[in-house]
Amino acid sequence: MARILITSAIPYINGIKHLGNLIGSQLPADLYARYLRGRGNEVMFLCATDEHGTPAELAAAKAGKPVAEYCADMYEVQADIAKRFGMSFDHFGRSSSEQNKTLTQHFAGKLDDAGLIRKVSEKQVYSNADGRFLPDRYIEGTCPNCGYERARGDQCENCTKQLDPTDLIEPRSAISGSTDLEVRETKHLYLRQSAMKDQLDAWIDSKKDWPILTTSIAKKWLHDGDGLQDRGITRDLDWGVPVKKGDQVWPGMEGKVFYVWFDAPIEYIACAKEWADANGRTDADWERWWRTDKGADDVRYVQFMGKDNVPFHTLSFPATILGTNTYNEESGSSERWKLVDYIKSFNYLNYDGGQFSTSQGRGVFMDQALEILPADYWRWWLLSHAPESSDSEFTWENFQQSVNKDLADVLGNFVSRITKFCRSKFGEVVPEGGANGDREQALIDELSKRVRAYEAHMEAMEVRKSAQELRAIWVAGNEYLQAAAPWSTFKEDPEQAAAQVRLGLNLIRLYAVLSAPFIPEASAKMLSAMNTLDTSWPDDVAAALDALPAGHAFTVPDVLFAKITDEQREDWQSRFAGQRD
Ligand code: B3M
Ligand code: ZN
Repeated sequence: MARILITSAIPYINGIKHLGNLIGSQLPADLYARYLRGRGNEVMFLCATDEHGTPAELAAAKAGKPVAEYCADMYEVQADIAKRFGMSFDHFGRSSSEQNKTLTQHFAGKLDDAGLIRKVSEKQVYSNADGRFLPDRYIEGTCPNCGYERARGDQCENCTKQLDPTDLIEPRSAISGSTDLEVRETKHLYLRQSAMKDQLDAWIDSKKDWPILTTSIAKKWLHDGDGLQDRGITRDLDWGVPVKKGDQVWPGMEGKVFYVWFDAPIEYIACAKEWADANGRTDADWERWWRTDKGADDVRYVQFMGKDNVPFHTLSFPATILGTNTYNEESGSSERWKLVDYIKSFNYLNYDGGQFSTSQGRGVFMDQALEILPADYWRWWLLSHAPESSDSEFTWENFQQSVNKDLADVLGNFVSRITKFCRSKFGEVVPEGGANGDREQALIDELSKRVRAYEAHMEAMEVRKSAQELRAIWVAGNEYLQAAAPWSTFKEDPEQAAAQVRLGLNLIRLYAVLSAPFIPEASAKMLSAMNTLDTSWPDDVAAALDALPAGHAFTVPDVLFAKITDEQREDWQSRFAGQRD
């Protein structure tokens, strides 16, 4: 079986994420990880909180806490919510970990040895009103590329161009709004990405199977305008990874930290070491996922992220890895790090005619979602409407319809009808007698085809298509039950009714196994009602529908999915219409 390393973009620490963030990285990554584990592969699924940078500093100040304490508290909050949403991370780490500090400094040192770092004396924006240097994203102004008026100094969220604050037209402080800004002299380290342009270009070109959304963004920043620019990788801040080379402060870099976008992707690696350290494992145990010179050459590495994160993952982070590997090769060192094999990126999910917005508190946030309904309801809607080929939109009507039809009417109703009918006529035990006929064979044939299609979509990470296929698999069972009508058959031919019911009960187990990546809680309930631990994948559907033999005891589960009433929908609609407090 294969070994697959999966990372989800690591969420910023400064607040609870909304459903748009969730479907943009963590949730589809979890779907994929659960599916691959279900097929018997060895999976390492990692995520973490992204804790450095000014957003954390400002959020801590607002909360009236020291930044380290704020991050520790918010880490617990985010870890708890992720768990309640069913995120099956092997480890949920922190970019502020010692492991990440050490690795970030290690990579910077290697890149410096490779001659890929230069010191630049640059002018940086200082806000007199705020009494501090303004980090990139806290300077707002007009984007020189597309004219968007609220572009941030690090990136324009309208056209995704990575920016430097001094590129902005008519800049102002995003903290105070003050335009009393002055430019001061300061020294920073730059990663010479331009020197790696050809290497990056060739690497992107070799990725023939990547989604266009991913490669087009990378190609754009490689070739548009002046092409790939060198990037500042240090900042004048207190909170972050100190700029050191080995144990020594980097000359001229006293009091500075690495840029959050330099250390955040390195946390993907450090997270594996955190996992090892937390679980009494050795370095070899995590290095076999990340070091191609130590066994990771047969690992397939897949990343999940929203489209705004693509430039950092197709260019900046690969530059760190490629630069380090190339230097190691030239210097005779065996140390080689794993590059990503596949990037699955997502468009945006919009909320009811506008955008989800963290800064404006618009939309449904992860904690609020779980206050009103269990995770599976959200997982199903979000995954079956994932913004893959284009942006998609959450509306309460659509959510209600999808939950009521797919989950309650189709899947939930099937489970409830077959188990209750069996209990009333045969007791809570898989009935014996009778045999499959043409109708049953037709169902098995259809399901065999559909299960193969479902596998293909899941392997290709086609999230919506996978959901559609799964729904079709549920529908096929429902239609079979409707046509076979064991409640009528029973009157003339109880043996045949027994065979139909036996097939139906086995379908519940089959559905639990197939649906687990989407709706893990409901799946566990179905398995427990069927009183089985057998979660083996239906490589052979006919055999899988024989797994629960006659005489096997089961119980009738509670209602799996409650319908959303019009009253509830209207109530939530108005409750979430404004900003969150
Ligand atoms: N924290 C941005 C985000 O949450 C950023 C991702 C880092 S991935 C290394 O979308
Ligand atoms: Zn722009």
